[in-house]
Amino acid sequence: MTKDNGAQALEKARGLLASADAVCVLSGAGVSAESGVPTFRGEDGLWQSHSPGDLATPQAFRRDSRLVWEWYEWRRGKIRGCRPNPGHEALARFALGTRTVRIVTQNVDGLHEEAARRVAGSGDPSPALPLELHGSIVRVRCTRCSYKVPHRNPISTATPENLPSCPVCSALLRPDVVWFGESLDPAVLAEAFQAAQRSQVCLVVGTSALVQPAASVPLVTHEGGGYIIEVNPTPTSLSRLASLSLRGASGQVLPALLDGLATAGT
Ligand code: BJW
Ligand code: ZN
Repeated sequence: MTKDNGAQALEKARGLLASADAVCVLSGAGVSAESGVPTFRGEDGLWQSHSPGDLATPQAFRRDSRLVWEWYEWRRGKIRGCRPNPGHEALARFALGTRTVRIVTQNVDGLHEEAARRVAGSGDPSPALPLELHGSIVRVRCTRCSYKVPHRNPISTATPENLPSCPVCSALLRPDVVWFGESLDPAVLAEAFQAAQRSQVCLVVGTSALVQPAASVPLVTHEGGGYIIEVNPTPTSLSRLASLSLRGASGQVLPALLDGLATAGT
């Protein structure tokens, strides 16, 4: 298949999706960029001004929990002010349609879930709820026991003594996200790979596809004979495997790609 661009590529991609019964979506930070959530890599990415080794590893949290909490509080504050964009909403409408669609996200911002609830209205949002590979920034969990709860409100990070502690065992709480060197939830990862395996298309949106094991999800679809369709303004490490690369912002490309597709398998 050609890697041509523009209207022709969009139509080809719609054709592939229209004939698929099952579709897996792998999303990354780029899908939330138009909502105002910063990405990690690239010109304005978080890793330009912050070192992942200082902020996104268990060693960093052990070394300076206050600094790590402070950075997460800054991000949580930013995310509280962000709403789903037309890209999240188009994905949610697509997942609530007739196809089997599984949204697998590396994002921790909760915006896919918010879009699912908003689009479903009084209906059932569950087909559009994402598998969150890297956890959620709006949840906290205990560093010692199994305590885990949603937590959106501001947390004081002024001194180490102020940091939140577990109501069950008094140990320090942490953001419920997956840091470098930590394992992903095995059940969540297994479900993501299963979804990729049974899909005829994997739609890869707004990710540099550099972080493992998330970046292997589309490979499973590809190895099973399925297609990869990429939506990203710039080429990525996956582009060479993609049947079609749609070069643009997901907030514009996804509604054009997904809205009004014929029912599954036609
Ligand atoms: C737009 C756009 C618009 C812009 N529209 N698009 C095998 C080989 C090598 C290394 C490893 C390996 N297996 C494991 C590792 C180690 C490591 C890893 O992958 N390292 C690589 C970086 C080299 N992985 C891990 O440690 C993972 N754990 C693990 O595997 O456990 C077992 C194990 C441990 C140790 C050794 C071996 C095995 C855990 C990874 C956890 C990642 N955590 C983070 C932070 C999460 C919490 C938080 O948010 O604070 O997750 S890092 C960060 O990267 C975050 C993201 O989810 C993740 C992916 O980033 P993403 O989404 O791709 O964002 P960007 O910024 O990179 O890309 C944005 C894209 O959007 C760009 O392409 C833009 O062009 C595009 N874009 N605007 C559409 N409008
Ligand atoms: Zn505890």
